[in-house]
Amino acid sequence: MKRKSVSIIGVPMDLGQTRRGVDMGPSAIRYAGVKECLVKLGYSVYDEGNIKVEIQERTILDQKTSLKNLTAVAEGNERLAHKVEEVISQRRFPLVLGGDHSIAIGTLAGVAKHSQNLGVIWYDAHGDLNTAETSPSGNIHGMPLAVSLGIGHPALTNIGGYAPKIKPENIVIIGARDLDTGERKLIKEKGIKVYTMHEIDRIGMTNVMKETIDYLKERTEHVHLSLDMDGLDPTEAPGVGTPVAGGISYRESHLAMEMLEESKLITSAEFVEVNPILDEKNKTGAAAVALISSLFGEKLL
Ligand code: 6HN
Ligand code: MN
Ligand code: MN
Ligand code: MN
Repeated sequence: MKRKSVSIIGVPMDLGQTRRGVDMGPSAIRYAGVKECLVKLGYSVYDEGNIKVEIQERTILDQKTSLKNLTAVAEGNERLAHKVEEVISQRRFPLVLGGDHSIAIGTLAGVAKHSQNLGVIWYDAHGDLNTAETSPSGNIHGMPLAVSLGIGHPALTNIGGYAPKIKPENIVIIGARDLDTGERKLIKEKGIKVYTMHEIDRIGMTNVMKETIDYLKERTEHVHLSLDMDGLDPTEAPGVGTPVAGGISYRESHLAMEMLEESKLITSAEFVEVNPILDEKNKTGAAAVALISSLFGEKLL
């Protein structure tokens, strides 16, 4: 990691989907010892606390679009974008803890303020490339990558006061195995690079990461890692709201983080979709912390 100073930002967001409990994700990751691990690795760590997210136990449907909880999701992300921007201005590495994946909208809005040519690694079972028109659920956590490309509801695409945040050719999706029809179309239209589980099986995680690193090194200046814990196999990360069988293994994920650490490419990161209510004794929270440790340079020997 290039920066020796890390800011932890919790985002107790559960309004980008409808399963309760993912708002406790930041607590679960803290409880699993994220700060202690980073301190042990030699970082100065600032826990910035949590971003305020409205408490709203009833889903509110946008009348025109059927998007769920649009206003509260947009407001939380606006606050997150400001915080991330501020942390980078202070030359600290923003480590954002979710919360559902809708928070990537705010994280990217903050990060991209500092980068004209931002790269993004989207580690996920899903593409998160839906819009109100293509979404099977109306859940905004299935939309943040499209939103960051400037595609979607203006209340979301304009967060941070500008759009788009990223270019399609600067994105690499890793671990996809549940893509909706509209998402497949968008991937082809925009030429987004995707390593589905098929490619991971076929060429192995080592080659997937080598190619990803070479690809992004060539064309981007900073790289953000957006890691959805449902990218991992649900046997190893059961505490997620939208599990999909046949995922990336715990060991392959460690290898991926270790290779990213060696590359010195990653300048911001978020770990999302940890839901302690659905978890088994904080297994998923602990897995997130173990992966964060590898990303920040923990070695086995
Ligand atoms: N996530 N593609 C589905 C949807 O509702 O749009 C699932 C999205 C899951 C999103 O896990 O971050
Ligand atoms: Mn809640
Ligand atoms: Mn996701
Ligand atoms: Mn996902």
